[in-house]
Amino acid sequence: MEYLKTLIILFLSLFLFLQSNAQSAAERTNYDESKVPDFELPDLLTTFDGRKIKSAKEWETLRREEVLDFFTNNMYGKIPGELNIDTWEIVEEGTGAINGKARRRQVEIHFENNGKKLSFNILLYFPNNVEKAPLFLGYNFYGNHTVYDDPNIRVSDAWARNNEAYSITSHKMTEASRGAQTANWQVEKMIDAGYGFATIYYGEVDPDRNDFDDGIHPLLYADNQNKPLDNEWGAITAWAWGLTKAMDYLEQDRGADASKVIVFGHSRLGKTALWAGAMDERFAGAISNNSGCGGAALSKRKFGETVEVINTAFPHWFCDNFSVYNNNEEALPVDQHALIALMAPRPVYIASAEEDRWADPKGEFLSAYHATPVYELYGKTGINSEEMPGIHQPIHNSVAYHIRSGKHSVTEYDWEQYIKWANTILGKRNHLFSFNNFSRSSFFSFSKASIRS
Ligand code: GTR
Repeated sequence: MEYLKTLIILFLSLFLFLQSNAQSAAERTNYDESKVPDFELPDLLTTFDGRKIKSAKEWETLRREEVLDFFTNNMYGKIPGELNIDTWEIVEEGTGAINGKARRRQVEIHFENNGKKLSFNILLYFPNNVEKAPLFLGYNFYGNHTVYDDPNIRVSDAWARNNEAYSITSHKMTEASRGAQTANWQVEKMIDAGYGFATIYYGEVDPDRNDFDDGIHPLLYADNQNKPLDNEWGAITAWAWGLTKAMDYLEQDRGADASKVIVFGHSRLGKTALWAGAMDERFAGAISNNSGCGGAALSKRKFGETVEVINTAFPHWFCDNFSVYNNNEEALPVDQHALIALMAPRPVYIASAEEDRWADPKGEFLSAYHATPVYELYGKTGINSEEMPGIHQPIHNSVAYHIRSGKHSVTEYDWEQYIKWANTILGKRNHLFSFNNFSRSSFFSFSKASIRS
């Protein structure tokens, strides 16, 4: 009896200790610039074993791979195998979308392995006046039907986190939230500027919860495996994988110019966009909107959200190996500037919001600044000054940055900047008005049935 009592007391104390520790990590959040620790940022142009990188070629042959490898095995986790699209089918399409300016297409992409199946839906809009459109590809948080008020967009029946603002109860998305994120997506502005738009509900690829029995993970388990190994994919890599599969599809869609796909993401999906861009060099550019810790922000500053806090609150986002750096950011042999540099020489845009201190705007800016030396190896212009630009003073180079007023969100201002920047990096809208021998019938003749790939 005494023994049992002691055991219970021990167990309770351990529980309380862990509780208070977790709380104090979040409570210890530093928002004071003067309390940012001194830290040394790993030099992007020196290999882990001390060799100096002097050219783009040396970056590619000696350095890029080891940096990518570090992020793969110690932070986001690796994709444990190859899985190609099994079939895809166009499940709906129409013209006259977006006030008559665009064509809409909804495509279901199917995967099958290990006797298990997964499907996700891509919603696409293509501007009528462009034959092969460059496009923005990005995940949405609450279903494809939220991005624009279009009654034809299918409502996903995948699991969603309950959210009153989107009328999601019992983890089901409904009609009530159709068009609810129109302001965050600005699809009409994209179409007006000659861009296509592709979006996927991220929960169809992997539900955002600490559970590895669902989503894409089980399709690539080895026999008797039921969770990823310590260096295998967390949810961010799973989502990034989905973007690379969307790219596989886009390469086959005649409406898309697959050489001009800019991958976009906000917040956790901004982390995902950067990681997808790093892993898959087919993406022509990447945009990280307010991506914060584990995205664009430097971890070693420990400002706002920290590695320990993010790994505690979202244990499924990163691979298990990443917890080695909980409250131990000093030990990281890379920081997030290295993630941004993995995009080089392809253009990358980092954006912050003034009130989004949790995401550490300054840390996001400094990452962009410190990624610049790698861009310079390619003769590209990055961020030239360590001084942060003022609010609403965007820098639109191969490495781009802006900070706007307001909160953690994606706004019309953000999209106006992304479109302007895309116009410069993708060649000054020269894709526009190249529309001549394209006809409705060629659009429909393409969209027959599913293919096997
Ligand atoms: C927060 C998280 C951030 C950010 C954000 C989001 O709760 O701490 O890292 O990703 O969620 O995705 O909205």
